[in-house]
Amino acid sequence: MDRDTVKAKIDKHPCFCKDAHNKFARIHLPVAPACNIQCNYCNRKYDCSNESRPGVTSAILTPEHALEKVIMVKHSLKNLSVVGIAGPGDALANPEATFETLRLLKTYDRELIPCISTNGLALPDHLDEIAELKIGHVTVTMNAVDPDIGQKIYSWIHYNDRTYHGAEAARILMERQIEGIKGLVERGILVKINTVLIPGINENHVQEVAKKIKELGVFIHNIIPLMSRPEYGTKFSNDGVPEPTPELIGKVRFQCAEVMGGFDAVMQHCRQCRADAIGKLGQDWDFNSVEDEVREKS
Ligand code: CLF
Ligand code: SF4
Repeated sequence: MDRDTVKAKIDKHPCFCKDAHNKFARIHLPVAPACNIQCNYCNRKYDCSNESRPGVTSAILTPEHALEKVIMVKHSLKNLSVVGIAGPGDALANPEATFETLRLLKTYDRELIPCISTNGLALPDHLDEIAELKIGHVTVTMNAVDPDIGQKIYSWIHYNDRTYHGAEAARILMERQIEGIKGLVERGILVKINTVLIPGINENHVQEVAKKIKELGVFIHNIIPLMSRPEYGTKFSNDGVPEPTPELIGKVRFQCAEVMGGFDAVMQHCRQCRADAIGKLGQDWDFNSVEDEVREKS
């Protein structure tokens, strides 16, 4: 993809383009409650920490209600440019709801940029549908490229009507992620990889993930610090796995920038959004205020 094509694809996307993040807003539609894997940093009672801050629940929307929400928000938020599906489970573990929502969105507005985030397990099964719906930005959370490390991060995966554990689960997930990422890149879709930085587990391995994704043609790498507080009730927080220090985060981002070809290819402005976030990154916008406004006018 040449530079002008890439620029045109990212210049209104607040996550894929640093310069866009304080100009444009995104809305996340929480239409995807189920998940097909169990990450040890996630507590299913809460939002997906894939792209969300754990500890805050979201109401699940139907595709129709999700579209209504976009229409209401668009009236007040003129700089809205991206509509993302990032949970609270996994976008592609709920393919009917995810794709129906994005199909409805297309009937309403062809300018809004659709975006999805996934753990990648189901990705190879949906590549053509993603391309047909012109979803040009996909995020895959990939925490390891070695099943021995992956098995410390995932408790289980559910795949082809079977539940897998241990290194076998991590290997299947990794292989599906790689197959899915290749398929996206072949279809001209920009791929972002999120890697959760987990002290003592993958802190010396994230650069290996960067090497693999660079080879696959991934656009940008986003290193997300593990969120691990006792109140989250995740396996890692229960086991006392600490959050990374700023020094460790900086060191790992530097290592990844060396591999990825510079700091432009390593995201620095991620805000670990909730699955129902609205607004510019880091300036979350209160949807209730719009509902109140509408109620007052009616
Ligand atoms: Fe949402 Fe994710 Fe799309 Fe952005 S978030 S689905 S790529 S529109 Fe952005 Fe939020 Fe970080 Fe995600 S700041 S958590 S990277
Ligand atoms: Fe939780 Fe997301 Fe991992 Fe699923 S993919 S277990 S919802 S963090």
